[in-house]
Amino acid sequence: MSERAPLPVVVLISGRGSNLQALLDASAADAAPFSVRAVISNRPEAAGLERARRAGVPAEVVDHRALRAPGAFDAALRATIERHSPGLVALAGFMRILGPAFVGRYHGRILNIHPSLLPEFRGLDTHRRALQAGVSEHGASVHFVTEELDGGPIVVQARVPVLPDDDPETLAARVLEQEHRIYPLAVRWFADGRLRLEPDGAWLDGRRLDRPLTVHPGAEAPG
Ligand code: NHR
Ligand code: GAR
Repeated sequence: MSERAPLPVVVLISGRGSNLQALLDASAADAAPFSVRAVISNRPEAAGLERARRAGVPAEVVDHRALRAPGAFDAALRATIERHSPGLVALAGFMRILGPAFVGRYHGRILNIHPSLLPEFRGLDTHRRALQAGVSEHGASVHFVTEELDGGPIVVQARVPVLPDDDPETLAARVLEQEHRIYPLAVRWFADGRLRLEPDGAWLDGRRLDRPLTVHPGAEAPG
């Protein structure tokens, strides 16, 4: 056996943690190329903290409400992350905007899962806005985090149909199921050294991703 050591990953959450669970499950698989070393929440009541503990992963809280001075939250978060020396920071339902100093510190080593087909519907409340806009397809995107909110290079997307009777909850559930497929996929690519951020965009397997890769529901996931 001459397997590489798994890449240490720190996951940032704010709530339920179902995407965290998908990452924990993937990291528990045989020969997984990454290992979730810590889970950090900005909200002490986040249900995802319990998922971490159940998986035997350290669960920590950096409460933004106690860190109101400019930059204080980012600095405390960074110090907490640093103790785990991650090769990748994965935002999974993390709801705080990160400042340029934080993003710069981890440049090329932060991924986010966003519940829309970026560049459409950046920001919050994406499912309600997609329904209001009357789009026929919606989905989720994994992207590198840069200073530009939800604007970093996109790696992979999953598309789902919008159905006539959808409300934000039914649509969110259809999208979430796909999030759980594409996020572990992208993290595995990164951990395997196949995915990286370059000045001109995201690269996979030595090729620049001019458009994001697309995974369709039910289809075999690529790579
Ligand atoms: N930080 C940077 N610099 N760049 C990105 O692309 C980021 C980021 C931090 C979080 C996730 C993002 C999403 O997937 C994300 C991407 C929170 C907000 C927001 O407005 C927007 C987008 C995202 C996360 N948050 C409010 C704020 O003032 C707080 C909302 C709340 O606490 O409930 O930070 O959608
Ligand atoms: C997911 O749909 C994720 O894409 C979205 O919140 C949900 C978190 O669910 N993220 C954002 O909206 C980031 N602003 P989870 O906690 O069960 O993974």
